[in-house]
Amino acid sequence: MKRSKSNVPSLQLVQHSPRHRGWLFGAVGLAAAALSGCAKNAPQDTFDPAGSNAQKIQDLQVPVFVIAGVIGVIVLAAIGFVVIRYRDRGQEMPEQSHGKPSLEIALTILPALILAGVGTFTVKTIFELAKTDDTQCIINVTGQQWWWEYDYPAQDGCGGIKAPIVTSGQLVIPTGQNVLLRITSRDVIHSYWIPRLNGKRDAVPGRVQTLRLEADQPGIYAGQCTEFCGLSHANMKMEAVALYASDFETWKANQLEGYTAPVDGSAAKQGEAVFTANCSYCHQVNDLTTTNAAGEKVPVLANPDQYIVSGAAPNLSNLMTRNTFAGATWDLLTPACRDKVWKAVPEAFGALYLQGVTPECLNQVDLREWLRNAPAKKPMYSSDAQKANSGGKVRGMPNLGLKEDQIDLIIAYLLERN
Ligand code: HEC
Ligand SMILES: [Cu+2]
Repeated sequence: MKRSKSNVPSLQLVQHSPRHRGWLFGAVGLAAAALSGCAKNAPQDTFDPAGSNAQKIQDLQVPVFVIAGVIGVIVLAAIGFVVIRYRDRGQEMPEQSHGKPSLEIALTILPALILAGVGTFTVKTIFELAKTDDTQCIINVTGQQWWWEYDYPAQDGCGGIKAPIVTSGQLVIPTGQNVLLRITSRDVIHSYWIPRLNGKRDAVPGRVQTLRLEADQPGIYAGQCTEFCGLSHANMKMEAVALYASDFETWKANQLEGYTAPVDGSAAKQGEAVFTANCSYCHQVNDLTTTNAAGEKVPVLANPDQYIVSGAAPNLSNLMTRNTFAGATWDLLTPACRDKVWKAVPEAFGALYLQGVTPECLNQVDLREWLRNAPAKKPMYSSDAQKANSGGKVRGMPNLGLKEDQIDLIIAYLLERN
């Protein structure tokens, strides 16, 4: 191969041209920005594990990321070198060779070994994450457009649960315990993901899939549905709330406390009547009663399956014990009160969370907007045609056309659901 000195490509050109140097600085700057983004304490950071399951994933993904990164850099550098060094400058064709067995065998065996190594540790981690025989607490998780329901079956686990607990949006778990989620869906496929506690698990109608969670420290761990599930997919979030065992006992006791009817003559009492008339056919409030035509006290039972496409609506018995609503998308707490809870140190967190939503802390703005016209806040139909095709049922919460004074009364009533 003939080559004159003048057309020998030079990598020096890359280093010395100011234009290229600009590119280099740009790339380094971008990489630094990306890395500093990682260092920030983002609530859904997969690289910031907060429990043993997430830690197992971390222990796998970091070495794999490094190995893949090093190989990636080597391959890209080799490609870059060859592209520049041997670019077409009108030179003669180099001598053609046909295969080099030793190199081919080496380049087959080396990646195979790397993949076998990565594969072994991946399979080992998958098996460890699938373990269920050390379960200490079982919680059923059901996805539907566009919120998550949690029900805690009566069990010896979770420190003992005497009667079922049903809640939504925020999953409350005891710290340090191996919690087993049994995940399913009432409509389309959703996916449950709390990045700081474990990987994802699809919620598939007609199937129950399990996912283990364990949180080392008290606090709130954010997540979101990660399987596109329709119009308000982006408004389908969830939070796992971890409490010390003693605080978890208090939480359970709060959830199972009997119904306290509002005081006669209060705004909340009038709100109870508005609620019974307008909301209770979809939303259950445990032990709520009403008086029938014959003057007997009868339980008020919700029948969401008759009115809603997914067949379910959140249980509102203890709405004000959670911090968020409508798929954990809006806060029930004002920004100042929310900040206090989210930023609390682990030792102080439980007491603050267990306060629930006090009247001073209630985020009236979003809750009122929701009650005024829920579909305006959280889109539920992609078109009028879809709305007409829902078989006489509604998707999500409908616009109930409430008047402002009715909303005032309902809020007074809901504030006592704690
Ligand atoms: C036709 C059924 C239906 C009726 C009637 C209804 N809702 Fe809803 N509501 C829903 C559904 C479904 C959701 C869940 C929507 C979502 O999160 O996307 C919901 C969500 C809510 C939430 C958020 C709860 C949570 O834990 O996230 C509140 C609060 C609420 N409704 C209050 C009311 C009140 C108060 C009334 C009566 C004025 C009412 N709803 C009437 C179906 C209904
Ligand atoms: Cu979803």
